[in-house]
Amino acid sequence: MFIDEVKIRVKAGDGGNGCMAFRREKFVPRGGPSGGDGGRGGDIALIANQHYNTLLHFRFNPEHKAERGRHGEGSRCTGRDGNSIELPVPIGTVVYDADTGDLIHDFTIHGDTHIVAKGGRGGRGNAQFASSTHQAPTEHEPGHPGEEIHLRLELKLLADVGLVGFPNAGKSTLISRISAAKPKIAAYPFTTLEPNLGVVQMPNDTTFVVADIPGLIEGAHEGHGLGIRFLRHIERTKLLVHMVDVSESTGRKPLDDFKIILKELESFSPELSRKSMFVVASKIDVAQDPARIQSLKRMAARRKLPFFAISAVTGSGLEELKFAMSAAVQGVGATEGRGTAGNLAS
Ligand SMILES: Nc1nc2c(ncn2[C@@H]2O[C@H](COP(=O)(O)OP(=O)(O)OP(=O)(O)O)[C@@H](O)[C@H]2O)c(=O)[nH]1
Ligand SMILES: [Mg+2]
Repeated sequence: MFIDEVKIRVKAGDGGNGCMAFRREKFVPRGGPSGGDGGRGGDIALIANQHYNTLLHFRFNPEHKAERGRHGEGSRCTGRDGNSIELPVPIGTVVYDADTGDLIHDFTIHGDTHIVAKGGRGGRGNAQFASSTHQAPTEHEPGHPGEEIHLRLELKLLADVGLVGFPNAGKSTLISRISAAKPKIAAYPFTTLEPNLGVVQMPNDTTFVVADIPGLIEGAHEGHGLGIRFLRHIERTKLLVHMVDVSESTGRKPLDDFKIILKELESFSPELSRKSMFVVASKIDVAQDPARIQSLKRMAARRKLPFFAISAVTGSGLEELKFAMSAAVQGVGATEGRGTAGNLAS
């Protein structure tokens, strides 16, 4: 589980001022008070929207102000109300008062709306103050200020895609190429010590979240290497992308790497090995022996797992992989070749 967090400041619209005026008309002596009330200021509401996955849209937009109410006018004209604003948040967003830490609202269903700052009431115009004993009132009120509040929005991000593989397989490099995430990348194993999250933005404005977790090695489920404790971060993903370094520099066979990781996933939880899985041959730019790629590709075909060959350095194959990930996350696209890792056990 990863937490995305933003702080925003919202200010509802102030109410419009009440007006002081008297009716003045030919042949109507002492026309009486006619100042209208001010309009209400606009509210600011948050609304849960299933098309948003992240709080990214607030990052560059942390201040929101609703329109104020118009002032009242003569002839008992009430000022127009200010327009309210609805800010979309992803389902799962929890809203706190940033200053007191109090929970304000927890958005769990699409369309759920909560007003976080109420617009100010309009001030009353002098027409409202008239009574039988007070026929020419000059009292009129200013508008009430709109509420202003500092909010902390918190979203527990669930990764849609989990990257798994040996240390040094190029997982962090991949996430840095397809998302804005800037993980540490280095030519030694166990560069990644904590999971990284990247939000991938597709040209059609959909997004999905990829988790890069520390590399696994044989015996990880017994605590070797960094162990498997990070696997819970990808337990709820829809898709696993299994990266296998096919360059000679590993000194291992790609197929062996693949099977070792699979065994570790299975030892962690059988559900994990039943997830949809892509097989990705990584670092093809430096793979001298095509047979290493072919063996992996044949194995993927046998198990009906979609296969991709990429180089995060040259960019080769990245677009195709990105689109396939997006389609798998949205649950559309090719139905054939939708194997799961568990097929391998059979
Ligand atoms: N030539 C080449 N090198 C790559 C490619 N992808 C990654 N590398 C290099 O491989 C090394 C390891 O990359 P990382 O992305 O840190 O690997 P990782 O899988 O995140 O490793 P851990 O965090 O240790 O599990 C770095 O030196 C990268 O520059 C590639 O497509 N081609
Ligand atoms: Mg890494």
